[in-house]
Amino acid sequence: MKKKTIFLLSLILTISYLSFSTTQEVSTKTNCFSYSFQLTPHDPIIITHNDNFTQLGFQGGGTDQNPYLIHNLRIIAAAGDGINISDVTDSFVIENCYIESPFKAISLSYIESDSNQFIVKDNVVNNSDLGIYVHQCNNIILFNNTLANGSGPGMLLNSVEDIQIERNIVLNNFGFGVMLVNSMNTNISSNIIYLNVFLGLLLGPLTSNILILNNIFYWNGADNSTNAEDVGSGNHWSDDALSLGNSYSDWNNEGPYLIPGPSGSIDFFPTNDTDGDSMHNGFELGNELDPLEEDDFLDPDWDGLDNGRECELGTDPKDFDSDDDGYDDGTEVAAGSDPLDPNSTPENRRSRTNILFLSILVSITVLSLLKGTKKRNYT
Ligand SMILES: [Ca+2]
Ligand SMILES: [Ca+2]
Ligand SMILES: [Ca+2]
Ligand SMILES: [Ca+2]
Repeated sequence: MKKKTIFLLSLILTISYLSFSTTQEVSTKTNCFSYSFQLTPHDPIIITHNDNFTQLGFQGGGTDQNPYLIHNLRIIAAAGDGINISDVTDSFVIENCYIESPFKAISLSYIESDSNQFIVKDNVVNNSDLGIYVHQCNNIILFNNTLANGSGPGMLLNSVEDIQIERNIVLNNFGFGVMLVNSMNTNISSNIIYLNVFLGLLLGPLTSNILILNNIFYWNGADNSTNAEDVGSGNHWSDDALSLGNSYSDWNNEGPYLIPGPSGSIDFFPTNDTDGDSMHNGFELGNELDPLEEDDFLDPDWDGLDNGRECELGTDPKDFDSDDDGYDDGTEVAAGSDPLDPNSTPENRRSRTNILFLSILVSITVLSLLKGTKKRNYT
């Protein structure tokens, strides 16, 4: 019996030695973006009157159905603003532009109309002091712009009303991500605001009736957790009827999220998986996936593991061979080796399996021999 116990113990020890752990973390990376549209180089644009659109050669009629169109331009301003529009009432659209400016990339001021709309969409602002500045305006839509790598705030709105701020990416600015002061009746929805140095979203003094829904506030502030602050009154950070709130990297994953600041606002429906695709926002942002679209079923690195499975395993969904050992993640998982350990490969997994089988075989043989010896001793 004693020899049998020693054999079993050695077998357990052998199996433990041959097993491996799968707890390695994937490092966080900063998103980058690409510019795929064709752009025409253009000087900075200053418009201070409705007539200037036509005078500067921009197509359109100034109505909502046929707005003046500033699009597909590449503006690198050596001084002053990239695009500065003020004191107009005719409809216009700024879209698909790439802008850099040492001051404000896009500045809109004193643009007010009860009927016309002013749209800024699909632009990329990079390396500017202030991404988008809006002052004393209404009826403006800021949609799907990327505001990145600024030396100041991504977006600053002062004395505005009826503004839609939707689907923008505000990233890595050396200031606030988005800041509003003295503003009301504005919707901020489905924006991704992350890695900004001061604060993600600041609702400053005299803000009221701002609705903030379905946004992602991650890793803002020097401590990576200064995501939001509300010093206004009557702003709404969640919707009871829709059971919808926002996402904050410093939420503790249970209960409501208390918005910092004297307003005492509460988000009753915070989440860490905004698009509900089972991959948490931190993993999606850290791996350049889309935290606003279900993309768990995609396999962008062609390693045979979809993004959802890579999230479960902690492997890199944009790298087919996460541990750089020459075997892609899918092959490693299928073979039972560790896709996060370069010392664990399908090849040495096979040789370990062979050793395991061999040791079991030897042990069984030794046991049988011992049993035979015992029997002979009794006879
Ligand atoms: Ca997603
Ligand atoms: Ca994959
Ligand atoms: Ca992978
Ligand atoms: Ca590998």
